[in-house]
Amino acid sequence: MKKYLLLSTLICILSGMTVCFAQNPLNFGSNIRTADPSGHVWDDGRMYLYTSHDEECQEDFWMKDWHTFSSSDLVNWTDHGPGLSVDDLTWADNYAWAPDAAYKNGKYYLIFPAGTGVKDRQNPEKSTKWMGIGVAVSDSPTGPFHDAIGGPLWREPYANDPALFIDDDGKAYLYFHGTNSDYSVAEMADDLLSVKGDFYKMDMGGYEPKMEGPWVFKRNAIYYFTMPENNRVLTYYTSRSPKGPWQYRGVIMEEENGNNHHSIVEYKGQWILFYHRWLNINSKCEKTQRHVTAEYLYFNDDGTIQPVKRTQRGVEDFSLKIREVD
Ligand code: FUB
Repeated sequence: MKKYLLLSTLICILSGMTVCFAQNPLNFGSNIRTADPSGHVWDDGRMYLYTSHDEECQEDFWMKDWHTFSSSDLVNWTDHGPGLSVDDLTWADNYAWAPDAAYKNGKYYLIFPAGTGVKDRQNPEKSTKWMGIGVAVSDSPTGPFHDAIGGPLWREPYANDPALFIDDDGKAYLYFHGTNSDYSVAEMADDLLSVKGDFYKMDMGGYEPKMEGPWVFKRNAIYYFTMPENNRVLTYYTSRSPKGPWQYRGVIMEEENGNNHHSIVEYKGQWILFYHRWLNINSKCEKTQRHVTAEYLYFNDDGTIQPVKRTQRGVEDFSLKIREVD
């Protein structure tokens, strides 16, 4: 990593470029370890990232709170601190995993997975780990968020990695990852505090690999369902409806060295892929740690997504790019 940084700085200086500092991972102003970025743009025009937060040298994804960051140029970020912690919950004490967020009816929502118990990797039958999805509400995009239900949305099936998509007609759809429940969707009640009806198992066109961390967005009347396939390779499907049927479209980003939770969002006319990488930065840990990063994402004329490569520069020239578009 250090070698890369030195090299890219040297290349920058020699080539006389004005923007010379690699922006991946994103600079959140501290040594904080973040993962699972969920990007949203609210009415104030800033980009908000809702992330999970790894403890230093964490062993088995024991995670305690969720952070919010915001920026108007994707280079200078403000850490608004933890908007919610498992200490604020009565029904979970761990596994503050990949969150999502929404704005509806004048309120900001944090949709979060959390749980309790322990996963026994040697003797899975002895595992007591359980996870569900909660909803917290705030008047501010940065929290503090307050548990709005006092429990999970449901107890069965086991569920995590929620992704909430609100369509142009105001209908909200919840996608998630869980045991025997992948590729399901649930329509949410208007206040986002409960699920309307049953889960609907979507038609994925016959291809349903192992996955986690789904994400759904819409562009030019095409719905995109993106996910880390086998938890590592970012791939996607498209559809004309948020409930499918979906058509598999292939790889967005190849595997690196660990899970790769992501989100895709348009900001000031540019499409951005937020994701995390496992890197060794200022770390005394044996293993690499997770850091949130960003890349530009481009579409072909037919709506398919061009493959994205991980870069050091990321979106460092975002301000220049949007000026060119203006
Ligand atoms: O951060 C904990 C878990 O790791 C997330 O929920 C998954 O998507 C994976 O990134």
